[in-house]
Amino acid sequence: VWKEGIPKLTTEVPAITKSVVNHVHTSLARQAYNLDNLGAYQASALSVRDNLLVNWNETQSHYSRKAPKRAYYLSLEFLMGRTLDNALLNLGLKDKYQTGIDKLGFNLEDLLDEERDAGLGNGGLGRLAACYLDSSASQELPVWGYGLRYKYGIFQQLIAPDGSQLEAPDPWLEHDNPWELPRTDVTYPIRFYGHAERLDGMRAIWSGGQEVIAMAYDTMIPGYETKTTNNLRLWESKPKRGFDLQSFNAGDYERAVEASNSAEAITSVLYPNDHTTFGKELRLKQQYFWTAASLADIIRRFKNTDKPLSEFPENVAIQLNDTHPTLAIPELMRILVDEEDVPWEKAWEITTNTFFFTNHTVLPEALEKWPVPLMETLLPRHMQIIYDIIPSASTAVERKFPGDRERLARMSIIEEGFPKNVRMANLACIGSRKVNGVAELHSELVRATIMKDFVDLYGVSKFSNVTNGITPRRWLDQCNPGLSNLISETLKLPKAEFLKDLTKLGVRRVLLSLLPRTMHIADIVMENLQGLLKYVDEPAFQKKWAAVKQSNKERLAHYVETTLGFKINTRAMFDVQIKRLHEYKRQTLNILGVIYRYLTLKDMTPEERKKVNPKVVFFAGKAAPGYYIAKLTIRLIVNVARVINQDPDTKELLSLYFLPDYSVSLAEILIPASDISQHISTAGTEASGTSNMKFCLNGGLLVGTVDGANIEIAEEVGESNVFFFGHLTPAVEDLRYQHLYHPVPIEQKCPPLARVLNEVSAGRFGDGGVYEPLLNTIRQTDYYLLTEDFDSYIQALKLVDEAYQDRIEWIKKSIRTTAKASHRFTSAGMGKFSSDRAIQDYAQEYWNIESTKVE
Ligand code: DL6
Repeated sequence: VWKEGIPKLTTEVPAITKSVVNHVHTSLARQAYNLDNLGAYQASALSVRDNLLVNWNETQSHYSRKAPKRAYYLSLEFLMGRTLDNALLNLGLKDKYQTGIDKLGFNLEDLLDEERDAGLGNGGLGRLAACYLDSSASQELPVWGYGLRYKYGIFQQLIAPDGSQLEAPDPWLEHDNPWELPRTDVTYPIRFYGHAERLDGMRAIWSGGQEVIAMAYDTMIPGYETKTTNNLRLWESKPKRGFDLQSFNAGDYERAVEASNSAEAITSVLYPNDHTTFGKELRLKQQYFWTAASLADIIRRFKNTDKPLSEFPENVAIQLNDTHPTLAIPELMRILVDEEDVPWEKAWEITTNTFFFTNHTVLPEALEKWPVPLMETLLPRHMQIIYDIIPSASTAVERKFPGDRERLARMSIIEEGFPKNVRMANLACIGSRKVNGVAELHSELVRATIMKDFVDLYGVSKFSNVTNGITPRRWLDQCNPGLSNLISETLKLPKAEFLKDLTKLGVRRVLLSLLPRTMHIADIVMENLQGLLKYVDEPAFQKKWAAVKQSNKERLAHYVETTLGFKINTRAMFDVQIKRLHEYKRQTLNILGVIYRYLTLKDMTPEERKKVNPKVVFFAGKAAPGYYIAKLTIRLIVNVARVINQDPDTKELLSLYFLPDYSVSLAEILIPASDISQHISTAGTEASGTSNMKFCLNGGLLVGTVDGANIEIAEEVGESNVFFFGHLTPAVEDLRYQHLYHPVPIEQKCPPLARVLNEVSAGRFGDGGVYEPLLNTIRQTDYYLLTEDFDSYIQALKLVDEAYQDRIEWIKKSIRTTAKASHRFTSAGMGKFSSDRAIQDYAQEYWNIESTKVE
């Protein structure tokens, strides 16, 4: 009887419409006559959710039965974007739902637009986590994500009349979230403050203080073309004791809700900053709350297997996504030593074999530190544990480098000072089995700079690289269905073939080299694996390729027209820079380059202008609310746009748009429409970047510095398809030194840039005085080396213009960029930048977990 009641997948149109109607009537308590798009979206989402749940339940019971080694991805950010489209594609049910929804009198595309983005992240780090979940499920790997369920995700960005950024809360849960399952049965008490009393040996009892409850919300993560549906568990904070009726009855309403407000505040907001630490108690509270709840949950699940705790690392791997979850290290020690009575040395062995740590930036301001007094107050037992970890760590240093006090101080978990600080990166490194960076150059820099002392101590093998990746499901098929259809038709390959293995778009030399070239079969294999390259020179294919790009540009133009009211010339070159606003990412270089282009156009005669290719420049991105200079850059962009877009001399040739409220969904419209995109960080500052990969997969070319993953992309696509410029990483320190100690006036060093700065100062784009603090960062220290790179940047843009003149050659470059077939014939092609490859690297080289098929 029980078995018969278990739901099955709803895969045929009549059953789909029935299930949607059923949800309209039961879950929403509405009927056809009063159903709007939002209601139809909600009912469709609930119907799709039912399907996901069938697979999710089977996956979870499969894991319980087989008890494979599992990996857990701890990330303070998961930038998931929208779910419905992705779920339909991964389930392979998009066409069926489209038909069903059509029969019900609605349009699927309209319903997709009703969904709010789940913006539980700031930028690359959070979106990477989302891609890794998709890839884990698609590769049938037993991986769960753990994060926080923020009531308000990344803020909504508005632009004020004067061009500045304003922030409003993002009420993404306003209409309920059909994708999450509240688990009132999965809760853990989490303690803060109180006191820690030492017992015998290394144990202690932590008591008193404040307790709050962590309650789980589960989100299903469907794999592509597989039953495997993994889980993202997000924690919400709740008061241990809810409403204080006694205080209320005594007339003290504020006190009655005080406890509940203070507990709920922990998961209220995502910190809107990805590169600097807020010295805020609430942020530290978030980090502990999340890591403690996640570890309690992981250990409970492990204990269900009846294996001894000594086997924990053989069954569990935990990835620390940057330093944010580092408190998991002392927390695991606390659980093992205090609660499970595991001897300290054994507990340390278990801990250091369980954790893996990824660093996502070498920028010093992002290396988290927490004041010792704050730690002692909020987490007294963890502070004791950290002090107990220090002696053995110091002994190891002392043994290898006797008497080297400076080295010891640099490597210590505690930074001396007033106050002392806990260095989370050092703790994460000491407590983890392996440490990785996110692109070759970045990992190299991690080894050579922030982790150098630790490399000397532990040896280089502990420090390696996993280049980031992106999921081709969302970043090709979902965002650019026209292109993925064209590829599928042309290669006569079902989409699933290349969406599961992107190397199929290019040449796979590995197989070719295994076969003797003289063999007939070799030719056949070559035929089949040549992918898109085979069609590069075919005019009919080039035309189709260009038509897809054109329709994506029109889709973007339509978006801009309907949201901002501007009409865009879709025959122009589309040049896009979309990312968080930060000085190191150098949006300022881009906008100054736009001004330079504008001034150059103004200097031209009408005859000369006729030869110029029109260009539309798009910016989108949010600045941290407290980041004054980044916000000034936005203001400058918006005000330059106002002038340029109005100028009758130039507006046909150059226009500029700042698209507010950048999100995953907006990226899905912008990326497929780009001809060229900008990834122009000062060399050595961008750890990897992932939008560069997304643009390439969609046939957009890159202008970039020799930084982050740009380098590896160029290795794959061939340097002739990337427009590189700027100084290289080894020169950067030296140039900064020169600027500081032997400054050369900007008029001498870079006259074109000096002219641009003067025009801004003189008020050509509104009150020049407003921008002085921004311009002074360039005139004075110029830490991000705009004066050094401006000339070569302009030169690179000139090469872009020249290349774009030859449209056929440009299309060929675009095709090659997607195919990623390199002239070196050794390429893994775009496959290298698939998050499937990246997650396999983690699974094999780090976590030691295996795929397991849910039958
Ligand atoms: O690894 C994901 C992403 C990289 O692609 C970016 O290059 C890098 O800037 C970003 N790093 C952070 C650092 N946050 N903290 N802390 O977001 O990671």
